[in-house]
Amino acid sequence: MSSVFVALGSNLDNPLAQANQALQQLQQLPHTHVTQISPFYRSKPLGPQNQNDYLNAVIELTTTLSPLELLDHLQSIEKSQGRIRKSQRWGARTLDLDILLYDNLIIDNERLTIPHYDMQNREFVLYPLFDIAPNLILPDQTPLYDLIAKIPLKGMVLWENK
Ligand code: A4P
Ligand code: MG
Repeated sequence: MSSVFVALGSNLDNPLAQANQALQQLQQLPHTHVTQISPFYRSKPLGPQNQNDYLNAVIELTTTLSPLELLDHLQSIEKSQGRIRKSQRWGARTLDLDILLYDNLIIDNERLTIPHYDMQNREFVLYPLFDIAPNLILPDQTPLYDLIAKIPLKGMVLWENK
């Protein structure tokens, strides 16, 4: 069994419903268990500012799927929830599921970069990850705690159910 952390982001079409539906779908993946779910946060958009706030969370899975098999499943969940890939980078989306970490693997190929290329700069990744894995050490031996200490919350708050 491998331990995997997945980042969830949504800022379109009722993000709370998108997140809950995605969790249900993750719970139904073959050879996979959802072991932890972080609190849901409301974060300011990174990138173009003329888009809604995001709901962000991090989920821990244990799985025997390979990294690429898991990516295929995550992309089909995104697709099933109406994700349309647009040319604009960092634009609005119904659902984004990114693999942050897969055990201590370091992967860099056409389809996958693990650890996620920008996780160390993103408050909406680091804080929810810290909530469920406070003692985590990244594959390059950096403690998650050291990264958190450098990144402010930038206005991020818990997602209120309203
Ligand atoms: N890919 C490579 N590595 C991975 C990985 N570790 N996990 C490839 C998942 N996919 C990975 O992804 C493009 C390609 O990345 C995939 O085909 C896969 O093979 P995508 O989901 O189509 O595109 P994207 O997510 O829009 O790309 P990009 O540029 O990586 O977006 P970002 O950087 O993830 O930014 N602001 C807030 N507050 N919260 C957010 O969640 N998200 C974004 C998206 C922008 N601003 C945000 C947020
Ligand atoms: Mg993505």
